[in-house]
Amino acid sequence: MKIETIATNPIEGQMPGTSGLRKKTRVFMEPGYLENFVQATFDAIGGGEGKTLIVGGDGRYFNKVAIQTILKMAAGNGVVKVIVGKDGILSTPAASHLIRLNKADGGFILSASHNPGGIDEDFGIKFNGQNGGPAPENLTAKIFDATKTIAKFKTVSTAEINLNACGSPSLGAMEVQIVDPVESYSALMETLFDFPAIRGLFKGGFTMCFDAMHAVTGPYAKAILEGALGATEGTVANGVPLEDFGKGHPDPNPIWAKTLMDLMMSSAAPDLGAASDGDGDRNMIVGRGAYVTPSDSLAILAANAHLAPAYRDGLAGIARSMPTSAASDRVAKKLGIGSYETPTGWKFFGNLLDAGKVTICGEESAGTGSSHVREKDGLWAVLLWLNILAVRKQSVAEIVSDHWQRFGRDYYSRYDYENVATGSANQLMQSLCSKLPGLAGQAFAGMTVTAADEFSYHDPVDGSVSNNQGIRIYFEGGSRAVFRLSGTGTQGATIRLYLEQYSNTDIGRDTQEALQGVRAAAQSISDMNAHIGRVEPDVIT
Ligand code: G16
Repeated sequence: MKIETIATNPIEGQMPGTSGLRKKTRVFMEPGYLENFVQATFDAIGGGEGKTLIVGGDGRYFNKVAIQTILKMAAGNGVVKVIVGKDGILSTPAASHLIRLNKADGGFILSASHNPGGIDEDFGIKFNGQNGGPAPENLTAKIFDATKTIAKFKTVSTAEINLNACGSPSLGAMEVQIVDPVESYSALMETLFDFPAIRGLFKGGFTMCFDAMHAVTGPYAKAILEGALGATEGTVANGVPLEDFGKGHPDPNPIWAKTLMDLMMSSAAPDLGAASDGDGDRNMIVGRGAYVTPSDSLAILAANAHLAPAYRDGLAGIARSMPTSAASDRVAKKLGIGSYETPTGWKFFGNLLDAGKVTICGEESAGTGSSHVREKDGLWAVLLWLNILAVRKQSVAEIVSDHWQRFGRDYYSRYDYENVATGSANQLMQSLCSKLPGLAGQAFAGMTVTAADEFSYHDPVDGSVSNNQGIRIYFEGGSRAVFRLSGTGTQGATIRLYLEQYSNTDIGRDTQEALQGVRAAAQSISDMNAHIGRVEPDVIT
């Protein structure tokens, strides 16, 4: 089969953000757009010769077309073997697992995560390395540099590979292995959790609703929850992956998983509600009448992980992204283990996990995971909750309330200001930065600032430094406000304001009410109204 070298020109804006490259689907469909990024990645990793790769995606519109392009380009770049999920499907954590299991050199994951899918919505691609985790910053910088100088890409011209059945077709000299996307992931979960105990829980009448949001986790959840664990048929809702996620927004939070939230707050609520996102790495946990914030969920999972077989010997440490609440730090302190604060983005956990410094990681953006893969893992979090519920024989609400009584409560909420003009968003951040040196000691809306800075991360493993990772403002009385620009949006800028207030005495308040003070102070310090013309967020989670 003849390798073709096709001339191309650099395309602007191919900088991978928080989690790979995300753009409108139509942008990805423009001639050369996907090809440039894929070739830039091959160039940045030292070529494809002799390499084995994993390829799969969340099934959104353009997934299958993109996979065919990548397969041909892999063959053109001398890759020896590609393992692909049947129908082009692989959840992000399952892809991470396959990279590790097969000792592959890396993989391309096609997804725009929780962003909507469809020809007029979003598409994305990212490269994960040998450890199964998202490319670290030095590699994404190399990829970006390569996109700026690219002049040609390599491919082969051949008929499309049939992805609808498991098997081993070949593409010229390159071996292609099409695998069941669920099988090895499900086997991994069985090694981590007490499946017999969870089976017993369901057998005893425990009820659950898992909303797969018409995204990638449908087949995984059906096989594991309804299959291996014996949950009643129908436990998995919206379980068929659709190219446009049924026109939904596959982001598992109280806003976008509203139907599930309404069910869980009603008298018909099952014992546990859970949801996962487009590519299966995020999760939402909600008990009967009790929503668990991702920050609390991380802390509770860490405090109870020893109840699951894989974590019986305890945790090495806990890491959380900077905007995530301090709840997990309190658990680490009590357990006498290390706690780490990293920038937003799962890639920053990679070194800590590889070095064995941490076992469990989590983010406020609904991601939790452990050293079993190098991605956050939605179903993993749900299964760990189930394992804990099976052992403790208490309700979600009881477990949460017990946790607050032991550790105190970190009231927490995130405000998103979406589609802000990029210039105005940058101005707000710049003006805040310029105020930072003088803030400590000043009072705003009755709240006195104790410290304020722009977060820089010094990786304790490789010594690398990541600057400009968001602005932290701490106040007297245990509260904190964080400002950060999202790295995953595809339209204008999204400003995120993260609010937090700790109390170990008053744990039964309404969240928004408890955060009123810090909210007013943050909006006043940032002069939000003057910069973006509003203080009311588009989304509150
Ligand atoms: C991605 C990263 C996460 C990160 C999130 C932040 O999530 O993988 O680690 O927390 O982005 O998003 P933003 O920059 O918009 O705040 P995902 O699930 O989109 O891959």
